[in-house]
Amino acid sequence: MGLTYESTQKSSLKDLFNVEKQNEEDFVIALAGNPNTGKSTVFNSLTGLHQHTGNWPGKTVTNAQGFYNYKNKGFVVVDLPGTYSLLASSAEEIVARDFICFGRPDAVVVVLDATCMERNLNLLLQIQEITSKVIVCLNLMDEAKRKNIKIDTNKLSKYLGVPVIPAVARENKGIKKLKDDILKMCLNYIDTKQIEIKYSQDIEDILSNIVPKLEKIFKNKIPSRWLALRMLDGDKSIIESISKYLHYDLVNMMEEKNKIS
Ligand SMILES: Nc1nc2c(ncn2[C@@H]2O[C@H](COP(=O)(O)OP(=O)(O)O)[C@@H](O)[C@H]2O)c(=O)[nH]1
Ligand SMILES: [Mg+2]
Repeated sequence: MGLTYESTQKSSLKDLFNVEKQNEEDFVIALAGNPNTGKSTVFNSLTGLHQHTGNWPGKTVTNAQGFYNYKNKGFVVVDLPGTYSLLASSAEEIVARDFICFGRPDAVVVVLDATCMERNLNLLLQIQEITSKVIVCLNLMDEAKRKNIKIDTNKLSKYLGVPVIPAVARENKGIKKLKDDILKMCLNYIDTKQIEIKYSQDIEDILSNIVPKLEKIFKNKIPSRWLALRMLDGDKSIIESISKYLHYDLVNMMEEKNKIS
């Protein structure tokens, strides 16, 4: 068995994700979003010239990471591949999902295109099913204004349970507020809520059977309800990732549990 993530987060991040902290106490920020939402523009705005690109380990998917200091804290920013979903049907989606799930970022900034919220909210809700450490960067607000689209960001923030920061990344607008909220989230000063989407009764019945079993196995290493939903989806890639990152043979373990109960 390899080094555990808990004991040496710095070397695990490097080995498993090719993500490099400069100091052990640096915070890790993931940037997620649909393609063309201005994610790389936000990334550039946050990190300036302090960036480098490589590949995700074992994949031909580009891994861009950058660094910035803010109020005496260091932040490593990981620009995840642009995806419409995290349902893991492509290498990009697996990379994005695995980093959010197993890379344990201190905050996930989800960049949304303010001109097509409906399409963008899909990914946001999927991320919120995994983690509550989410900040929404509502980008392209200039385009939204031009198209006469009005968004009540306070109401949206209340509804989603996470901060929503309007931005025009191309003009650096909203970036300071984003840095402030990232810092606050990393220091646990922001109370956010995890989204729990209610499914139909037959699915909820199965979940109420599986979720407690998963909770016993994984404790807080992975959100049990979300994992149970992926298992119901027949998503084999999450089973592989659990073996790779957490060293559990989930299929065998569930079979053993079923024998006992
Ligand atoms: N009008 C406007 N354009 C933007 C803004 N942010 C980014 N862009 C432009 O949108 C395009 C896509 O941006 P990019 O950062 O590459 O998107 P990504 O695919 O999400 O990484 C580029 O032409 C950017 O210059 C913004 O706030 N307003
Ligand atoms: Mg990009």
